[in-house]
Amino acid sequence: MPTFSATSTAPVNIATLKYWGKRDVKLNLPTNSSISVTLSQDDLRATTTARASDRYTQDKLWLNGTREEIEKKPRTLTVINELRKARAEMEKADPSLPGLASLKLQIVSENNFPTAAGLASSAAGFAALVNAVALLYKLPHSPTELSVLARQGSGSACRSLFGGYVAWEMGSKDDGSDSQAVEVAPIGHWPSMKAAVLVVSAAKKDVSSTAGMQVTVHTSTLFKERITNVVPQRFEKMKKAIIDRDFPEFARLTMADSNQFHAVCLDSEPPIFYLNDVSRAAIRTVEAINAAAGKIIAAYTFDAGPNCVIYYLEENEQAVLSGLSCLNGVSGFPQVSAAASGDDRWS
Ligand code: 2P0
Repeated sequence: MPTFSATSTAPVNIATLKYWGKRDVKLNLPTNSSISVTLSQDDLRATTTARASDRYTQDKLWLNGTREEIEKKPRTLTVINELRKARAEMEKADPSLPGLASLKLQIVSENNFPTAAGLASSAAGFAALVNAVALLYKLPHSPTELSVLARQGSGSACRSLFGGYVAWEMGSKDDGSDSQAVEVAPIGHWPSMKAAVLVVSAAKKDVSSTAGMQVTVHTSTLFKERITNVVPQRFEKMKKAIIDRDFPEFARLTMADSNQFHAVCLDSEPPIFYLNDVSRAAIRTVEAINAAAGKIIAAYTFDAGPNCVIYYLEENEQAVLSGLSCLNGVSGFPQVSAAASGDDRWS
């Protein structure tokens, strides 16, 4: 039998309405719905090749050139098992198909950006893995159906199955079958949206998202208010701001949600700190840029790390980037990713 091979890439997505908290740890079911913008895959992306061969004696995985033990990665195992199960069902329905489901896999994945530094590396990584194996297996699944599989690898990965503006609907079923990503708007809907990524630190974060969010779920009183009374309304308002291409509203909601996410981290016991002095200087700089413009032309957001992503519209690029150039302590600046260029899907 020949070696079967498929390669796929998936870009990073940066949440504008943050996922923080699980109601089911094993299935990666979130406590709230979230929204993100998928960055251009020209900039921050994972590329994964999956091969199947009868010469392979075990499943093997390499991440950024290092061999990882799949058997010690339960979420990776779950995702591979689910994809294999889907292929086995296809082969059962059509016995003329080559028997790929029974072959061992070799998977090689590379990120072109720092891993685990709050730049959504697991999101791009699991999305690329799911895309590559689904391509190898020729699965007929839609991006939303694949997002349910990617979610089980890493929650935020489900949103990287789409380009453009994406919602992860938390769902209500216990089996997680309705906890999935859907498109809010394609890339071309708001093509002037851009994102500048300020790399404040490429170091691995102290507290992983997976661990940190459950500390928050179990200890923060502010968190209960957030998931009950804040996020549900914000979810609807943000979708509307995207559909209406209302940048000031989109920006206000994005900054408010980043601030509340970091506030619930601080409200956790023990407290979780992801922002540092340079991050806070970036916030002040964006406030100053908006004050100088007399309107909101830039929005900051921070994930589980000190690195800053700033959303702005192309027509304001000069004002935003020249304002940011005053900022010290940022390496790799400015890494500008068009949030809205290229295709909606990738291979
Ligand atoms: C987000 N983050 O919505 C939020 C904002 C970090 C802060 O999704 O445990 O790596 O693998 O499901 O997806 C990071 O969480 O966590 C994350 P797991 P994940 O982008």
